[in-house]
Amino acid sequence: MRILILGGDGYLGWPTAMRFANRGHDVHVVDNYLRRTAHREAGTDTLTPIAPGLPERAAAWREITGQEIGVTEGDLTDWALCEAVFGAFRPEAVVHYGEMPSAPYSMKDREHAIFTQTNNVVGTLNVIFAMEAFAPDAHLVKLGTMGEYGTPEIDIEEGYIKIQHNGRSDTLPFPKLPGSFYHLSKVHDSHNIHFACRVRGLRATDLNQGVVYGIETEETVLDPRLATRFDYDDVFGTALNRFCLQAVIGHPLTVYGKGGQTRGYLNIVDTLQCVELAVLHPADRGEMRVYNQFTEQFSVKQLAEHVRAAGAEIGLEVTVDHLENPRVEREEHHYRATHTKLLDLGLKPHLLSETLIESMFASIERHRDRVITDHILPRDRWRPPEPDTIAADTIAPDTNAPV
Ligand code: NAD
Ligand code: USQ
Repeated sequence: MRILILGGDGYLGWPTAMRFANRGHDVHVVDNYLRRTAHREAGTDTLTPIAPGLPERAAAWREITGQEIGVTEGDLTDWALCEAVFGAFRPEAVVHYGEMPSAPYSMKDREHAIFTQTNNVVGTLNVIFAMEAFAPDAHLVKLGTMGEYGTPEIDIEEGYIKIQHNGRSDTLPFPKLPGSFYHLSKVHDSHNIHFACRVRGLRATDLNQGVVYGIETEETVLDPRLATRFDYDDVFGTALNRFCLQAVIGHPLTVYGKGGQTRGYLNIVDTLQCVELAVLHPADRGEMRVYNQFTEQFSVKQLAEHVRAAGAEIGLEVTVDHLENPRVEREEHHYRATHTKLLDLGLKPHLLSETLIESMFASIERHRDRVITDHILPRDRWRPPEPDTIAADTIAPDTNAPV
């Protein structure tokens, strides 16, 4: 199958590209290196050394396996780029990872919020129209997020809920209560994709993925040049990956607030499995399927406890700090989300275990000399300052005030 992977230089995109190439598919990747640029600007970096760019990654892959991965370096918000790529490659499936994925980044200030939503929403609209123009029968597999739903008081369904109202009933998109401008961008994408399916006949699967952890896949371990990135900083690092690194370098685990925040989690190898299952079982024309893509749910406190226990097994003394929460989120709440559709398609989950955490410790240990320690603690507060804490001289005088 001809599979186009958007965001193919990323944490998940590069291992996905190798996985499909290894299974004999014709793979082409697109990326504008946004993630690498954001790190350069912030003075942070991936823990694992990665090849300088996609041409070098594809060359290493060719040398090691004899297989080709096609490369385009470019921006999905550029329509001319999309026309050229979709027109030349004519994909049968499009796996769309190519967005700005960090909630803290999107909450820094006005510029970051607007950039995140413009990049993600405009990029995805271009993808929808490029598919319509050049690959009308192709299937879009789009990475969404469990964070689109937020933390409602009711159980979370897989995309849709049957509602009874005033004696009538309908099955409608599950209500969304996202927790950041980033998560909101995914909600906007979901609405646009659903509309394109309903009105213009697109076929799509929206994968509402939980938080991913892990460093290695079958393909990344074939050679150091095939490694994927691994981020642990306060902006791009995610909870379990950060905690594992903190344990190895002797930093207290950074639990935000009470630590009762509960989310769905999955191993990176299961991300690849889920995406492959979605691609191999396409949606019907005009259908937008929604799958909740995670295998287990944990509170942040439970994750910290798992990491502490795994550390103790190998003689690491791991401590846990409850930091003042930089985010605005519920710290104790109901959370029960359905996630059966991918299991029905054949997903075999790799659940979190001490052995897995210990193997992550070992991979991290190999690169500990690359850790940048002053980017571990969170720096950006999500709540704007209270008006009376803003210095008086920063408030513009009210020229209409009565004298
Ligand atoms: P990542 O930042 O490593 O990968 C995204 C890639 O897309 C990057 O390489 C980036 O340079 C590229 N990109 C961004 N905007 C682009 C544009 N306009 N044009 C071309 N390329 C662009 O992030 P990731 O962790 O691999 O996440 C991949 C996708 O999965 C994202 O959409 C993210 O929202 C989603 N997701 C990730 C997780 C997780 O825990 N990692 C969980 C749920 C959902
Ligand atoms: N957290 C801590 N300490 C930390 C880091 C995070 O307590 O050092 C807490 C956060 O406050 C939050 C939870 O852990 O309650 C998860 O945070 P995270 O940074 O691991 O994940 P999040 O910001 O939700 O975003 C990540 C990915 C994003 C994806 C999302 C899936 O970066 O791309 O969409 O996970 S989900 O969480 O299901 O929305």
